[in-house]
Amino acid sequence: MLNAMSPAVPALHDDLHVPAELAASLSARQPYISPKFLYDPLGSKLFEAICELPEYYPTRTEAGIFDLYGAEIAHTVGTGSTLIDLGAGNCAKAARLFPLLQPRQYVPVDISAEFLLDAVERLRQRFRHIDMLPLGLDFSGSLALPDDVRPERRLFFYPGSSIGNFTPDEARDFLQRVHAQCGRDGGLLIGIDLAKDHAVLDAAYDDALGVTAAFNLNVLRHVNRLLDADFDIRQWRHRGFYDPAQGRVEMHLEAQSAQQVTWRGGGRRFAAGEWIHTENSYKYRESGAVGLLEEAGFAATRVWTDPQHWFAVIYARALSH
Ligand code: AVJ
Repeated sequence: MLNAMSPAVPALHDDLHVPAELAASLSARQPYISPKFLYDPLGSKLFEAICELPEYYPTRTEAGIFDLYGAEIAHTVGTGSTLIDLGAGNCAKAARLFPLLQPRQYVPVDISAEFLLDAVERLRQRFRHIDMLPLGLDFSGSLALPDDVRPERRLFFYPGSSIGNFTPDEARDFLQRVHAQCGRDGGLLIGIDLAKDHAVLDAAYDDALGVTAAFNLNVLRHVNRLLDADFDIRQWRHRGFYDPAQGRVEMHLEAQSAQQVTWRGGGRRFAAGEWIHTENSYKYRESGAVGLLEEAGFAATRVWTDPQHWFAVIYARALSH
């Protein structure tokens, strides 16, 4: 589902499709909510707070890799690109790379349109010479970009291991769609979280302060607004843990009591202890990540990691030469 819109004025969720999609997933025998609904304006702020937590290593570790290897990465990917930032959020990661990458055009894309526009407004003051084209759209289904996105030298930027929200099969399909948008001279700079000790992962997704719990529970507030639903947030509890067999972190919301929940056009009963699945966050081996990129049509990958080998930043070219 893509929210096509006039490029300068990003829209919010497509009201025609979102309720049906959400109601169907909540009515499923194993109920789930797509993780994209975690990002309403408060959800985006809570995710920013997660990135500050001592337990949440990915943001810090990825930033460390860019600090250490930024010049080398910039030399590899080149300057003057059309920098397309997928899931840009507050745009902080790309902004830190602007001095090194010197993009010709910056195209931040995020489902949280309001949050994105605020961030871009501030960024325009700081980098007046960079042409910025913010797009408030959901790129998880289709990746159709408007015509005013420059076709030359496209550098897709997909940091933070957001790719982990897809299953490996979905990730391959998604990367194929990115590849199709790269043209002959494009490429992808992606951050991918690596498999590691489960205690580190459990703490990262169930932090002591409860910020991740708030982030997860907030999805119910968002659903209440989108669907006119009546989830009582106090009746739900956050669960976040690593499942080594599946190679992924899972987030769920667990019902603390039996309850009836209603929404526009429907509703259901939840038993005490029943779970709503809200997110997967797949963790890869370095070889698996490179393999996935190659299966999607990318080649000539270069990999940078931190000393602990917790996170990988990978550059992949659209065409092999
Ligand atoms: C934004 C999808 C990369 O999976 O680590 C953080 C989201 N969920 N804490 C991740 C998230 C819980 C994050 N991504």
